[in-house]
Amino acid sequence: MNASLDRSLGLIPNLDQFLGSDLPVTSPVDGSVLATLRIDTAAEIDAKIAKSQEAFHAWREVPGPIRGELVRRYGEKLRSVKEELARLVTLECGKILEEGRGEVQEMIDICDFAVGLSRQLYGLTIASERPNHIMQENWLPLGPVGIISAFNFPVAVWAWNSALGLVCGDSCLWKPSEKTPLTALACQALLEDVIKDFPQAPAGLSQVIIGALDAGKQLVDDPRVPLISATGSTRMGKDVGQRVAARFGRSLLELGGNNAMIITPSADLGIAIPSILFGAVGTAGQRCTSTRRVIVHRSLFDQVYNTLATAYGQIWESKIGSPLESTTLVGPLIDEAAFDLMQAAIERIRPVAAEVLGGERVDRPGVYVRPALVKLSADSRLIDNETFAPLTYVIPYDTLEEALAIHNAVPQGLSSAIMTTDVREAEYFKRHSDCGIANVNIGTSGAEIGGAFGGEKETGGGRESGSDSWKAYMRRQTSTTYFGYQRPALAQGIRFDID
Ligand code: UN1
Repeated sequence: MNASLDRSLGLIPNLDQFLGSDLPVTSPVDGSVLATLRIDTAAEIDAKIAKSQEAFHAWREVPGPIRGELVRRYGEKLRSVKEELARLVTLECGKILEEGRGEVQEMIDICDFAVGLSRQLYGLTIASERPNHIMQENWLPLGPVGIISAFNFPVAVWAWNSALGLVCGDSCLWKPSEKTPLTALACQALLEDVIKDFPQAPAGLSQVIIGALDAGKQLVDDPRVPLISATGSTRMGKDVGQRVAARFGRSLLELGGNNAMIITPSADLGIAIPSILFGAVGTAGQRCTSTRRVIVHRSLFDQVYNTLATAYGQIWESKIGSPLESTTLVGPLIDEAAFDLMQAAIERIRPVAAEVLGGERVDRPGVYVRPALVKLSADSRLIDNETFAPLTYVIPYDTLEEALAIHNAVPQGLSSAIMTTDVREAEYFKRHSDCGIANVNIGTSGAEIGGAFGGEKETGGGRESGSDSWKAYMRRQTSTTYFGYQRPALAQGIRFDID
């Protein structure tokens, strides 16, 4: 690991200036300490916010397409270091290298998307009821954007926010998960390298805040930060949403999922089974889009369950291991706490489960676990919590209406999928799934950046990444202009004459 560690930490040439004794960063690959960092003091965070505001005032004056050029160069930079950054992602958060590469690719993709967007920040022209008037909608830069990101997508989700924020004319303040600060410092160093040859970019345009809960709260509570975009647990999001609302700020929340896939009698199992496996055990079940529930028509239930059980057996046999090995499909959990939560969820469901497969600890340094599969004979409210681990429940259903009722019964509403070759079932599903994402013959995880990403209910309602998500990073202004010569008419036909 040492040679690859050197290569990856080489992405942070100024690492020394962040070292200290506050925050040990351990690699889930083998539990070793990668570095120990100093955390920002409250005064330092305050100064960063002030600097961010100053940077915003300069950056908003730079034309959108020029802002896009900075993001274009950043995307190029990422292309040139893709392998090293992917490796650092793997070392720090434990996802397999192939998925680390995918994550960096997701950053590159959103940069490309944002570059195009920098010339398409369109408003509207609206018909006025009054003669010689024109109404317009203008989209203007918003201010410093506070980005709070989770360990499981330590770089891509930041890139969704900052690539859009930067082209929209905002400055960015990033509070990464305290479990993955090194990838953040690497992304920051790469951006600074691009910025040094970009005179229009002000100092402090993008900054990283190293810290834990207190640092996040300080950012969230500061009225100089008009938008807080937070990714993480529902518990965290509830606190963030309420705090931001208390100061009339705007929050963009992307919180927990409890994603399900429905397997109908017409499903092509050659498509369904690999999709379940990637969704359930990929990223060791640590995506917000991971497949937590598989709702299977009773006619196929045994076949699907048994096929999955066999595949899980193969995974336990030879596919769990170091995420740096190319044959590994399931790497480690992030930490011991994740393992404990998985065990607690298994013990909670065990009394009502028809069968529980897997869930045992794998004997090697780090927190490695056998993905678990739970056979249920009926839906249960015991599975309402999101367990951020490879733990998947298989539940039978009889009618599609019942399947959707089971599907929608959980408090979260992020991602959903149906496996069907019947267009009527597919359309029924799309209309009745209560999630922000509803896929047909595609798994619940692994969305492309082009669509808006996020979900309903306890998932928080935010939309990031593609489509018109950029609007969250700007403020909307309605402007009415009168271009006539007479005294202008009042709206609603009101007369207000003094002579
Ligand atoms: C997350 O887990 O927070 O759709 C984001 C996906 C990825 C993003 C996941 N593109 O699975």
